[in-house]
Order: sequence, then structure tokens, then C-alpha cells
Amino acid sequence: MFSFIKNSLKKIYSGITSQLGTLFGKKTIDESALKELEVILLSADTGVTTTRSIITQLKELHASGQITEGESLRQALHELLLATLSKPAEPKQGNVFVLVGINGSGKTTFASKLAHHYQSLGKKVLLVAADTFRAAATQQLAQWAEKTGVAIEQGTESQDPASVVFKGCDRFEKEQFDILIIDTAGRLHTKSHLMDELAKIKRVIDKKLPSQSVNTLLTIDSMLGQNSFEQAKLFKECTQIDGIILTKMDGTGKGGIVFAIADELTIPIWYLTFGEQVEQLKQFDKNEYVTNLLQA
Ligand SMILES: Nc1nc2c(ncn2[C@@H]2O[C@H](COP(=O)(O)OP(=O)(O)O)[C@@H](O)[C@H]2O)c(=O)[nH]1
Ligand SMILES: [Mg+2]
Repeated sequence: MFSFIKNSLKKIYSGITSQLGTLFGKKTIDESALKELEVILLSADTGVTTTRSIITQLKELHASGQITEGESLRQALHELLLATLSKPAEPKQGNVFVLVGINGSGKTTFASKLAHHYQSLGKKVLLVAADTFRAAATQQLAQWAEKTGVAIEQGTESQDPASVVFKGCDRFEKEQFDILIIDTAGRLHTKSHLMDELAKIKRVIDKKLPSQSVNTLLTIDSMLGQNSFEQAKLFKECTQIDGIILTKMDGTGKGGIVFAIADELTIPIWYLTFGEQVEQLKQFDKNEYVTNLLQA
């Protein structure tokens, strides 16, 4: 299982790792090698601010004689990348999940994956299809729920999403579910509209399930490069985001985006998804991620 996951994520790692391999093999590290590293990090979507901060710290270590050859550069970079991913607090645990993110970012697919994950742990899961904007969105989730026997609460097309959430919360309590997963619409046509809609959904949950802690998870398509960072920033301005799900890690994304998100937005990454199958989900492990990135 582990090697299967690692293979699936290899694409993400390999772009950056093969270039790094050459650098780490050098007998002496000079300013031009650090410049080279800067270009590699930037081209891997690490972002200007985060890259600059890492390179500045590496230059200081180089100036003080702590980085002399490739292997010491690898170790220093490893520590700095890990420190970057350690900036956000560890994800807080809860049983209620609200999924947000733009259309096509992978919310509904992730909802199924998360439901499957908890179901396989023996939990009783209720899905709420609160994306009432498109009938197809509810159908997509309902079909999957039917196939796997996970319970689902669904509304009708263009019904107020908060009212579907209301019914879902009711049922969650009455039928004593363990986990509630709410799939929402990803409309971002105006910031204030999105803000209002999410605030309304959260008010309903707080009122109906006051003892539950709610995790709002944002799905981000890792293939969008710097754009995915801009999206995360925008959503963060709209609502509190407790964790990020980086989707489509089996695609053409370059993997550096996790550092920019952790460093600049201080939001923890929770899960990576790497395919359309329900098992293609992995809890984000920062140690493993950095090790794989620098050692493949
Ligand atoms: N390759 C790949 N495709 C994915 C992944 N997650 C979702 N997708 C696909 O991306 C498209 C949009 O996903 P969907 O869950 O409907 O996004 P939503 O609009 O945010 O609900 C669908 O075609 C999914 O099959 C993933 O991890 N890898
Ligand atoms: Mg959807």
C-alpha cells in the first residue's frame, strides 16, 4: 500500500528531485549553486516570498561555513522546508466537516474519499449534498453514496443550501451518526456572496450541533500552480479555513505549493489526493513529504 502511494505521488516529487539531485552531488557549494536552487524552488511553485526566505537563510548558513558541499546543503534545506511546514498548528480534530473550494477543485470526490476513510474505520457517516446549485452535483454524490451504502441527505435543485444542512444536522443527531461531511457549491462569483453563504451554513451547524467542533476544509487543485495559492488566499479572506486538501497530486503539479501555503497562509495541509478512486487519499505527513522530495 505504502509503495503504491509513493509511486502515485512520484510524479509530483520527480520534477523537483531530479534537479536537486545534481545540486546535492556537488563537491563545493557557491553562490551560483544557491542561485540555481532558487530557480528550482520557484519553478516548483514554492512562491517568491517563501523561496526568498529559504534562500536568505541558506546564504547565511553558507556564509558562516555551515554549508560547504552538496550534502550539507541537502540537510539544511531539509530542515528549512520542514520548519516551513511546521508553521501552521497541527490540524484540530472534529467530526463535522464543511468542504469548500472552487468548482472542479475536487470537493465532491474528496467528500466520497473522506466518507470512505471514516467508514473503513467503522464510523457511521452521513453525507450532506449542499451543492444545490447544480443538480448534477447532488447526483454525483448520491450515486457514490448508494454504491457504498453511506447515508446521504440531499436537497432539491436550487434549494437553500443552509436548509439542506439544517436537515442534515437534524438527522445526524437523531440517528446518532459519528461523522458529518457537508459538500458545498464552489461559487466564487462574488466574494461577499460566498462569505454570506458559508457564514449561514456555519451558523446553522453551530445552532443545531453546538457541542461539535467544525472543520472547514478547502480543496485546492495542485495542478493550478501559483493560481492555487491565490485561491487559498481568497478563501481565507472569506472564512476560517482549518485545513487544506491538495487534490490531483497525480497530475502535473510540482509540489512546492505546500510550502507557500504553510509559510504564507499558515494553514495546515490535511490530505493529498492522487486519483479518482476512493482509496486515492493520503493523510499529509510533512516528514515523509520533505524526505521524498529531497531523496527520490
Ligand atoms: N486525477 C485526479 N482527478 C481528480 C482528483 N480529485 C478529483 N478529480 C477529478 O476532478 C474533477 C472535478 O472533481 P469534483 O469532485 O467534481 O470537483 P468539485 O466541483 O469541487 O466538487 C472530476 O472529474 C474528478 O474525477 C484526483 O485526486 N486526481
Ligand atoms: Mg462538487
